[in-house]
Amino acid sequence: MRFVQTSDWQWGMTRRWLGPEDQARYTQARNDAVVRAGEVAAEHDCAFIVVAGDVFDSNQLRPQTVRRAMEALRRVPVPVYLLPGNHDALDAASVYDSPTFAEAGLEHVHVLRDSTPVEAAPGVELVGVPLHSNTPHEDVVAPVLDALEPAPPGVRRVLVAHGQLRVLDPGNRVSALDETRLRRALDEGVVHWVALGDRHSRWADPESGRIHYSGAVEVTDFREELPGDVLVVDLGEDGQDPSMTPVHVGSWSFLQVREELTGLEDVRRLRARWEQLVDKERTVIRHALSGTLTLTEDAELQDLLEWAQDTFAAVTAWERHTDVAVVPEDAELADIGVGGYVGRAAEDLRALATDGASERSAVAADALRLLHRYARGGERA
Ligand SMILES: [Mn+2]
Repeated sequence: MRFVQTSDWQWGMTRRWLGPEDQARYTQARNDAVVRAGEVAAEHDCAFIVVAGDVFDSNQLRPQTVRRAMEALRRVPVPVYLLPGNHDALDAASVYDSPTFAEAGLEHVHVLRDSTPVEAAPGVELVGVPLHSNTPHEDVVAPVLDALEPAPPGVRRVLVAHGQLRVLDPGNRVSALDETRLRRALDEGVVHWVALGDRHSRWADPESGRIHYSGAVEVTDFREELPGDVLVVDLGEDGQDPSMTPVHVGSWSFLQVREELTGLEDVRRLRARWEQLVDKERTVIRHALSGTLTLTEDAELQDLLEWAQDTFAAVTAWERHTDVAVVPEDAELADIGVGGYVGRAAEDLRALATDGASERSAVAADALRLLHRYARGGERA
């Protein structure tokens, strides 16, 4: 018996570095990823799809966002079980109780509103742990497991929950889920598989092999590992161990680039690497560039960044880790100045630009860049 495990669809999510057109394509991409998840379910003969929370990015979404999401769900050919997570908690304002959600009338879509075991397929039960608030004050899974009897013979049970495991939560939040309790429930046959959401990176518990985060259906941040996958889970027959296979359904990538630039070679190598990337219009780059460049080298870098801005979905500087110092060579200064007043100004700027890492240096370097650009423009004209 197989099913598709996924989570963190985050419908309605916006990203500040995307312009309006690119944001619209990013929004459409998560609808497409969900349709693709439905195709994966059909291709792998899966009985249903389970979404382990954060189906929606918020309970306050424009009706248009919800309606289009419903149309994507309508195209999924198997039953779908949605778990309310922290972003779409089952509170008084829940999107799952909104008229827009209800009007879609999707009979194959079910919301796991409590922890009563639900028969999702013959011999398969889902036990959901929905969140009723976006900031739970305890491990909400442990008490559910305490109250569960071992599954009846012949029944395979899947726990569906949303939150960080303690082992993955450096902040030690009170809401973190106790992995030892989950492993015990697996050992005792209370549940046979644990499908988790909240973490947008894919992750598998190395100890039990049966506690899994699928990761977000479409990438949402630069730090994520293996986002954009769904898991095809095979629960196996009695006595067999369950297993899973990841299948990629996302179409965007977020790339973080940290690079030290010390000359033209480095800038050109960076350009070559970016030119080789496929799906540029669905790639977001965050760069942290450092190093020292001459005015001419820096001009080539600025050309590259300008090209990249137009070519990729977004290109954004990671300010905290960006530090490119511009140190003009004598010949470059001569080019700018053509002597006289402008030449003396350029000399002064160079002195400022190279006098250390002060804020004045950065401003002086910017001014030098501008002067150099005007001078080059003058040459061309
Ligand atoms: Mn999430």
